[in-house]
Amino acid sequence: MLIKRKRGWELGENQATPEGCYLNRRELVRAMGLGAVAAALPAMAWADTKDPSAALYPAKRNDKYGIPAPMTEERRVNTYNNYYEFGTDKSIYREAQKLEVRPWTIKVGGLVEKPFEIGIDDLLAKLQLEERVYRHRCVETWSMVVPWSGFPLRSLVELCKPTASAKYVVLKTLLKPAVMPEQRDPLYPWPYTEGLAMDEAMNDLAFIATGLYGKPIAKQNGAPLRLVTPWKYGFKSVKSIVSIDFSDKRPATFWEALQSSEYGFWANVNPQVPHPRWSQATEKPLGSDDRVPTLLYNGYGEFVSGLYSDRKAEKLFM
Ligand SMILES: Nc1nc2c(c(=O)[nH]1)N[C@H]1C(S)=C(S)[C@@H](COP(=O)(O)O)O[C@H]1N2
Ligand SMILES: [Mo]
Repeated sequence: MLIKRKRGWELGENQATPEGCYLNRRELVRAMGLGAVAAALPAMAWADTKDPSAALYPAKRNDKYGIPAPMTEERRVNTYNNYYEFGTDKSIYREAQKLEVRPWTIKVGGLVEKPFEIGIDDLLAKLQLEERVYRHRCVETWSMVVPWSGFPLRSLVELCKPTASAKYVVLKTLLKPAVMPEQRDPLYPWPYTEGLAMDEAMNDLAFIATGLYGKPIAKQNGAPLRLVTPWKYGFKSVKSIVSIDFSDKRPATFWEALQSSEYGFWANVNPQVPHPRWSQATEKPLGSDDRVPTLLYNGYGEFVSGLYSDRKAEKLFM
């Protein structure tokens, strides 16, 4: 018997925009089966108190890139996630607690002076942490405003010492099917892989988040370290990174490999370029009932549009 399952990326926008958005808080609490502990919900703490990096947070805020508002409620950001390794709906936060984030080693290789490995806590000790409040725009049209803590991707790239022939940086998520059940599904090109051109990676805005809301980042949000590129659709921001490679070839990225007609390498936000199955003109902030206009480069054009002036022939916006 051959059953064709509908995949997340084959659903229309309304189907792809999950019910959590449309439920009021009481309904949401009931749907989550947490009625009795509803009062405790706003204080729900995901950060592991045993996390050895806990004392590094909160980090000093850098407001150079603006402080967008209103900030999304922490509990929403912690309970509404895309992390396909743990499941294809938005409610993977419980499943994701199985991820062990210590010890955690990041492997650096490819076109570098000398390949090496570094543990997350050694890495955190080498780099100055800061907090940045960024907008996030998912290709599915939901959005949020959150305070990430971490460091510019550039400082990590400099630590890696890529050679002059490196044109792309390639970042991969942990591959561990015993803990990440969807990785047993061979229809996906695991491990989740993303990449940036070197000049994008060296841009000030490109960030590695190790914290969120003044605490170590929660597992469901991509602990212990994830990429954040706020001018691009959210799928570029690869979670739980275990390897950083430098290459002279553009990598095959996860969503592009799955469906290149819908998800590209550049994936810059543009309200005027619709997804083949829905408009990108507006977005729905998590927790809000109203849609708001989406901005070119998600509002970050002044910092990043120069990266693309010599790339006009590329499919920059999908
Ligand atoms: N490894 C991995 N990284 C991922 C994803 C994923 O499924 N797996 N989803 C991406 C998408 S589509 C989005 S919108 C963001 C969501 O981040 P959040 O759950 O912290 O809001 O993570 C991105 N990074
Ligand atoms: Mo997304």
